[in-house]
Amino acid sequence: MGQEGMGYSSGKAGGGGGGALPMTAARARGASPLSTHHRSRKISRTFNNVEWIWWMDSDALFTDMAFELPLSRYDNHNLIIHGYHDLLFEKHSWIALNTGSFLFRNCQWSLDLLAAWAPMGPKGFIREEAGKILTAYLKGRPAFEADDQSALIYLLLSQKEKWMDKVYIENSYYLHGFWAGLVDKYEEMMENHHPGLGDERWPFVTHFVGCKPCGSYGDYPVDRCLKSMERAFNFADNQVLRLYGFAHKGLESPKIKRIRSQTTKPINDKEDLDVKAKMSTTS
Ligand SMILES: [Mn+2]
Repeated sequence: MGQEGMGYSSGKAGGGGGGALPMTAARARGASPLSTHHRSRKISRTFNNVEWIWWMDSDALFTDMAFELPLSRYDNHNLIIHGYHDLLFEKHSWIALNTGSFLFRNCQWSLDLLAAWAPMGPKGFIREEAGKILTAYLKGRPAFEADDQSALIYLLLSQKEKWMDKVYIENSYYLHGFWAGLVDKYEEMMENHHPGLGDERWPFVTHFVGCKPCGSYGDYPVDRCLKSMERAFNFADNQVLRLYGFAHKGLESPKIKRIRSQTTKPINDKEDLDVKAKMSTTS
């Protein structure tokens, strides 16, 4: 399975620090979390009144517009990441955690973690050699240069006592949801469930791991990736369009249709709408 930015972009990708959307600027370059290590430091200083910083890969989409993060659950933790304890500590699997979408608290602990996470990053000899160590150490990992996900898993396994008490491994909802098992079930979800659930019934995030439609490599055919991305986008878009009385004609269509009659009091109607209500699949 390929990962976003198999490797770290050179952290020299340029300024933009202090902008209103620093994470977006990083994403636009297809960066990995670690390439933004220095930027994260800057973000942390610039936004010192912000409690959480959220990394979101450019190949991940929010697909549940009504889901609310259970932040109070994380009062005693600083890194919130999707994954599985047994895959991590028993299997040492390289997919035990997913670094495509994670939250870290804006505090010194997180800066220390990023600093400890970064050393395998430099492109060339270090990243190549680090990749060999990661492949030897982690179950299921193909041979390739060091990537941020493997590096984090390795760090948490090798320095468990130092970090794990502040790491929350979340899997009660899809902070990261692997697309291949989700995109073909959207109609079924609309039939049986409703937004706001965030889990396999209505995934919070659909993440296109292994799709590299703009690059020279990828684990899946480009057509399948693009079609699936369009389905994910429209599935999410329907939840927004509904507020305005519209819906896509189908999940694979950019065309939209009206689903409510025109009204002379749209604002009142909007306030009456429940974002967690079931979506109609027939209208
Ligand atoms: Mn990704």
